[in-house]
Amino acid sequence: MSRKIYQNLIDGEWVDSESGNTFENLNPADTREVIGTFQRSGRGDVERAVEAAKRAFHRWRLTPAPRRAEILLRATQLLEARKEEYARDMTREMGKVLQETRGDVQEAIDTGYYFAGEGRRLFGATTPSELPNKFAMTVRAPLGVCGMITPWNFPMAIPSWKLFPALVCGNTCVIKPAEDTPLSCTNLVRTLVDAGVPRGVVNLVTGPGSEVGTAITSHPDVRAVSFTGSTEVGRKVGEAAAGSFKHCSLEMGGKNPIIILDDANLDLALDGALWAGFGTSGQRCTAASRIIVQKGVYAEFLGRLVERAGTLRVGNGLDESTEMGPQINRQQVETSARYVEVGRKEGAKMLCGGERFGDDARRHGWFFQPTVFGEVERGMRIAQEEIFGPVVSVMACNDLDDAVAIANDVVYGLSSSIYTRDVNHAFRAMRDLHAGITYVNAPTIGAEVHLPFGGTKATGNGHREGGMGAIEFYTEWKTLYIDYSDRLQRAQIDRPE
Ligand code: UN1
Repeated sequence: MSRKIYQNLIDGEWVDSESGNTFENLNPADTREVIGTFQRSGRGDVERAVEAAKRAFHRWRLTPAPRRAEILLRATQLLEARKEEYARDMTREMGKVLQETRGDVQEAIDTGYYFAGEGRRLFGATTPSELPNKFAMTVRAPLGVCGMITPWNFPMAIPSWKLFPALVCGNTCVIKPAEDTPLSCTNLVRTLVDAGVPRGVVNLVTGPGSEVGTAITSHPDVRAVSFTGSTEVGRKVGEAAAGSFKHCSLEMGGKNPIIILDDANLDLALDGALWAGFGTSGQRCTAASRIIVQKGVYAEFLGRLVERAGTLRVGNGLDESTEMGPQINRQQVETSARYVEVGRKEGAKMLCGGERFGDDARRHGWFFQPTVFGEVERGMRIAQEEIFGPVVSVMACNDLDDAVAIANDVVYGLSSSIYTRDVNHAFRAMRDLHAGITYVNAPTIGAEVHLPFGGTKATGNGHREGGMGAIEFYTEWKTLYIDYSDRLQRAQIDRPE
């Protein structure tokens, strides 16, 4: 089979990296399979992409927003037609099961429809002036060239969260996908090209974060940076962006709790904990890695969770019967294994899993067993640090107040959830859980694209993706005063009756 070579998109042309260097994209379910060869780009490639985006901005910002939106709409319709093909590509490069990669492409489709509609809104405000015969209003202005750095866990959905709103607002883009999953972002960008996005408006540059990412975040002509990834890298992105006063949106780590009270529907809570703990092999920012269970149901819940986790079907995500795929790469599997050791040493009780699968079908992939720790204490590292793997910590609590205190006792605050049938408990949790998202009687994963997505504390820097939050990020306000009095009117000084 001939190996496919994929290129960067710069100024409307598919091109090799300047250096001619490349890297291979491997299937995490079987690393003997090469998905394709991609460009290992560097600073020079980013500079050309930013130049192209800068040139394209002059026309794109003046293209009426409803026209821009029509291109997004066409791209979205093409994504719908290509959904199955792109989901299969994604499972091969990322590992998660087909049902989930179909969901990932669907999330891009939902995002496309939402922001295509925004082309005929992008509302500003009109408001009275304090002076007679004077008019005041606000309009949204695009920022210019926007840089985007995206992760491997939602390799099409997250690029779509950034590209679609940026484009409808009139910005031009340079996007760098994660090195582990460049194909899905390439598929999305190709779709935009097929839908008629003008040259230079979207540019794709693949390669390592240390070179391509750094070149984007430090480039003086990039006016906004949107990053999703680890807290450690996010801090560096924020620092680099601050130097040239870029808009900067950071979506980072999580240590998301599910609280299960004695009065919960336990069957429902169990399904939710399994889905949020082991879906995507625990590799969502929103994954539930802490389950905080009230003492009355703790033993029963833990027993049932361990039983179900132990029977999850783990394998190649292309097999429709598989429930959990591999982790993305060696580093992630090693992190899971390392935290298993940490948890053991800290005195938590490992009740199932804890190792890589070594059988013939799985030893060529990064498969880690669904792992459950019981008797976890809130100060332990496995209760505090993001693992990003199929490792779930179960902790006991006395009552709602205790549960909320434990839930909030981490540096992160992305998602959170409570299972209870008591409306008073539910409302107190909605108020007191210090996180960007709280679910009631549903797990920590499953955000919908038209609502704000993001978190508190070390999870984010105050911005939200999804829905209007993204429009806020990718525009800035222009305030307009129109004086039709034909005389000098001084605000604050002239005070007509
Ligand atoms: C992420 O984990 O980075 O809410 C994104 C969810 C998905 C998005 C997750 N819709 O789990």
